[in-house]
Amino acid sequence: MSIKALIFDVDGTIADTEETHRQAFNAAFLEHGLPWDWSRREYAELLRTSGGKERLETYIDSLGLKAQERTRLLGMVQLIHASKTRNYGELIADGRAPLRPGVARLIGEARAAGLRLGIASTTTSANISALIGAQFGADAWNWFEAMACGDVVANKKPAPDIYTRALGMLRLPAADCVAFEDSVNGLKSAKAAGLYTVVTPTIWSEGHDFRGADLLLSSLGDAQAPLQGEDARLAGGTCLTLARLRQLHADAQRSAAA
Ligand code: XBP
Ligand code: MG
Repeated sequence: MSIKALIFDVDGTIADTEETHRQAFNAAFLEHGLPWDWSRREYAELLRTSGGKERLETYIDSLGLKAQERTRLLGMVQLIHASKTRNYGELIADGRAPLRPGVARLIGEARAAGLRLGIASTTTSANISALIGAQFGADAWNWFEAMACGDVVANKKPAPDIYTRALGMLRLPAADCVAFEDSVNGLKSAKAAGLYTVVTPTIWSEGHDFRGADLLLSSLGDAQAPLQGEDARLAGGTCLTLARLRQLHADAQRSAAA
């Protein structure tokens, strides 16, 4: 089965957005008079919970509050998260989260080769629209046939639901698709849905257990950020091309069938 679609995670994969998410959360806390200010170290730990609302709930539960205060704050999560999402959209619009190396190149190769594109993300469609608009331009939204994101599934990553949803929207079997991820939750989700998965970690997911990744690279590589060393050996050069990805995917399919 040759590759028919590429399915991209968003945060951390298409662009390194989590610092912007962190700033958007902290601005929302100020707006709502909450004495919280998530440091980078704290946020990296909180990122082990997928989903901003779920992350807020996990954080509130970690504070050891009296039942009444805990209930009050849990009742504010939707409101806080709506403020955070608005803040994120405003922050991301200024282009502060550039595309990661090789993302635009590989998407361009895939489009030129007639491959289909999908997104499987925990974040909201508003956040994805803001990022794609800022980095690709507004019409790029239409490049992605399957936009599986946010609360369309009850079980977020590491559950497979969001990838299963994207496959259903594309009407393709997992064997015909490749997933791109940055985190252990995303890897687990894509593998549980049966996809060949390329992982390109960020500083936020360094140290995660990426065993099970079909290909682990520092990035997809491009002329400005060429792959080196072991990355270049695995990618077959200074960047992961569609031709090389097709070869690796086919090899993996043959091994799985043997
Ligand atoms: C990463 C996430 C999201 C973002 C914050 O999503 O887990 O929760 O951190 O966005 P991805 P929200 O699957 O794209 O890596 O606050 O909208 O959830
Ligand atoms: Mg991610």
